[in-house]
Amino acid sequence: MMRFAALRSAASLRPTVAVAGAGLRFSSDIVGELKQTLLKKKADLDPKIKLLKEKFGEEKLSDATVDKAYGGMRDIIGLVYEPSLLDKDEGIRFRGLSIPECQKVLPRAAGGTQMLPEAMFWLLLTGDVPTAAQSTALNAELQKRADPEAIATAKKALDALPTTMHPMTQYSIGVLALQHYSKFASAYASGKANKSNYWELALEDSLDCVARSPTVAAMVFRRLTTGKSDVAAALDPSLDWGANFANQMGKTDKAFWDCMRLYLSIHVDHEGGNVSAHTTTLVASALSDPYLSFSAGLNGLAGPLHGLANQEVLTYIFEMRAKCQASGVDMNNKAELVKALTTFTWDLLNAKRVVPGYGHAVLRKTDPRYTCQREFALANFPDDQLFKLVDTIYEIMPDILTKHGKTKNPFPNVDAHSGVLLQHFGLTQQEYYTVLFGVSRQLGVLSGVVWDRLRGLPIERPKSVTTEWLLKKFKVHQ
Ligand code: FAM
Repeated sequence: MMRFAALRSAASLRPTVAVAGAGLRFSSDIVGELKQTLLKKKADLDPKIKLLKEKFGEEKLSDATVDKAYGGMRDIIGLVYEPSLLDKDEGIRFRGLSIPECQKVLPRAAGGTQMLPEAMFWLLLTGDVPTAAQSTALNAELQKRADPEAIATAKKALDALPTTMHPMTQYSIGVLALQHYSKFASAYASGKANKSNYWELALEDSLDCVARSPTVAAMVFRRLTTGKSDVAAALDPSLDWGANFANQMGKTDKAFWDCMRLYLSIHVDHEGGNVSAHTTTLVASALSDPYLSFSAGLNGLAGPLHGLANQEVLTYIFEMRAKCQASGVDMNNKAELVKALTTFTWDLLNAKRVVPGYGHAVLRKTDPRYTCQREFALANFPDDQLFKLVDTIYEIMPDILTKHGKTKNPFPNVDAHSGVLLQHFGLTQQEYYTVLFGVSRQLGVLSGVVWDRLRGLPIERPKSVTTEWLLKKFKVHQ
């Protein structure tokens, strides 16, 4: 009952967009344009998918072997996910565009050098590069959707938590608190949701979540740095999505805003099988609304083998630096530094620890997300001490990990570099880094959820078996 009352009062603040059959009416040119584009894309795809299924529906895409069943299902093609595709050598492509291509064609902020994350969101959702006007209108729409009542509910939830709780846990709880205003859940509960409008409701919630959750993330940052959840600034209509988020955190340096635009654009998506994307789409397949689904995805992102690696990387780098300093290594003497880093990294590997920021389940080359961050550092602060250290680690690590002989990919992933950019701009709270990853990741995984509902995909339910079953099947008797 409470939720419906809250929904009504929140709805009165918003412009109107028709949600077919859901009984909710909003109107906004840009959302109407977005919906029409999505419907057109679906209409283009539908006959192709039909033909594909008719002609090749029984064709095999890959093999599930005993090793793969015990090995995290690597290389088993069992999902269709539209926003992005990962090539093991080339890296990520967002709707067919590589990162350098996105940097070239996506609209930028006035005076900024980097693509806008909201433009990336449009690309991920529609497959089209937005015009500057579309990107600006989408940002304005998101600002309108930053409903104060929903955000106040999340603030209350955060204020009940210890300030020492991990920021990712707080952010995930904050997103769950926003769920109270889910249009998808509300329409479903009142019998107004059905297979033909699930996608519109998912889109509505996704836009609302993208509009509101950065403020929640900024509150988490303020709790960490000031002990209070009040954000540093109200949303500024003249600012883009990424700059507003940084501003709410209390970061007013324009160079940092540009860094944030890059950061929030490149962490958005990494095809559908990674833990955060797969968790989000899996949970959403049960028709859990986008907030419930994204919060679940965030909990996966919070693991050290996934998003938390960007926090772990800083711990590793600082450990290396402290050990070098304690042993009297001259950090400006390259040969001395390389020797020491090599020794300390072997100590870590021999202690059966992983080198965070290196290796990948799919990639087999340097992650282009690493490369573009390196280029940003080279262009903006080539003499930064921490950057130089990370760059030296990059020179030696592939060789060390190859000699170690375990990891299938000895090259760096996105997390090996992101912390250095943040440290340079004084964002030194490394336990917060995965929240930034999460703020970005929602743009990709929620686009995936919208497309799953648009294509009417069913609940996910792969088959599992027991070891007993396998032993019997292959007649293994000891
Ligand atoms: N340092 C030491 N050992 C490593 C390693 C690393 N960076 N990467 C992989 N290995 C080991 C791995 O632990 C495994 O050992 P066991 O056989 O003893 O279990 C072996 O090499 C084979 O692993 P793999 O097949 O090459 O990798 P997986 O596909 O199983 O795992 C990662 C992929 C990313 C989880 C793994 O490379 C790793 O733990 N890297 C460090 C953590 C990290 O940077 N994660 C972030 C990944 C990032 F892209 C993201 O999601 N944000």
